[in-house]
Amino acid sequence: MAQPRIYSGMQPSSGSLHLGNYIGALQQWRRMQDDYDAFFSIVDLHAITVPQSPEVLREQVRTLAAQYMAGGIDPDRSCLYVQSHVAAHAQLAWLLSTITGFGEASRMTQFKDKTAKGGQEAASVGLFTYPILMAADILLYDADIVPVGDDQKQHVELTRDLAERFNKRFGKTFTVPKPQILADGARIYDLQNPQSKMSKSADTDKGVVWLLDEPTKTAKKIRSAVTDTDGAIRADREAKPGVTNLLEILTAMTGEPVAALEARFEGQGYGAFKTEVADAVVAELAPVRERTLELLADPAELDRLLAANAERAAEVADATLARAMEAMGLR
Ligand code: ATP
Ligand code: LTN
Repeated sequence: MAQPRIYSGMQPSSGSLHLGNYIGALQQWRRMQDDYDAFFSIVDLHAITVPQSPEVLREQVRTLAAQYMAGGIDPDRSCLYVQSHVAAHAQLAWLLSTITGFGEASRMTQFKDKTAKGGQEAASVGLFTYPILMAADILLYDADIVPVGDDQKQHVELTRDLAERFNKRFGKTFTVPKPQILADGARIYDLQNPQSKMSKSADTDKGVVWLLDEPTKTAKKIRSAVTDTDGAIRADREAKPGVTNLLEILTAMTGEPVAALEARFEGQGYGAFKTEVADAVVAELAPVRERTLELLADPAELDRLLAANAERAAEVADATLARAMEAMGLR
């Protein structure tokens, strides 16, 4: 029997992934590629919904591809490609935009969050229709499952609604996908401000662990993480967000459950605990960083791999687009 299909993507909107992206996305993807037929994209069309410098964007696409591979995505097994290399994404997004309600799109919380600072006047229409392009990504590949962090769940719900609506109106065309969210460590928080999620777009990066940071810098950021004065190493998201975040990070790195960590660290101070977290993160990330740098040293080979995978992706995507156009009376 054919394996179920998964689809996910990340934006090439920074020079490096951070620990939240690694735990909330990349680690999960790597584990899933054995059991699923996997498509992983670099969503550059999503990245340009906010201003990007063309030269920087081009570099960041390669850097992200290298990080996917260094993090364990095998480009021979999983289809790792760049969204803009496959024209069908933008085409299906247009078709889907015509069946999306304006009010429905207005309820997407990511748009509200991203425009909270600069205001809606400064935002592009592309930022507003971002979730429709994401729906096109997923539906083009008939994905069964979409592994994402919980911040993306609402977009996958919209994708399901659009697929069901399209199928009802125009006949069965799309597979209705399900989101898959990691329970523990689904959200990693900023080390300096453990109330907010670790993010590329934080005001300062003191609390953000970048995959491509030097190991000494990573260790220092973790040892300087904000905790509390209560002194106990136990998980409590409300009362002890800093310690809870570090516990979840350690669990994600070593697989040791939070309850076991709480028992093992009973009576110990934060110093020893933070050192262990720092060592575990460095042990995991240092080889990923090294491998990324090696891959980036041969950009022609990276480009070749991405081009070959875009061809594989386009075969699937073009067939789905043709089906959707046909169903809508466009061909
Ligand atoms: P920004 O914070 O600027 O919106 P981002 O850091 O969330 O960007 P994305 O490219 O939007 O990065 O996200 C890539 C993937 O990483 C998504 O699946 C998202 O859910 C996941 N992710 C992002 N931040 C975290 C986090 N702090 N903890 C867990 N997963 C995360
Ligand atoms: N919006 C997502 C990135 C993304 C995605 C997708 C994830 C674009 N298309 C399709 C899963 C499936 C984000 O910002 N993390």
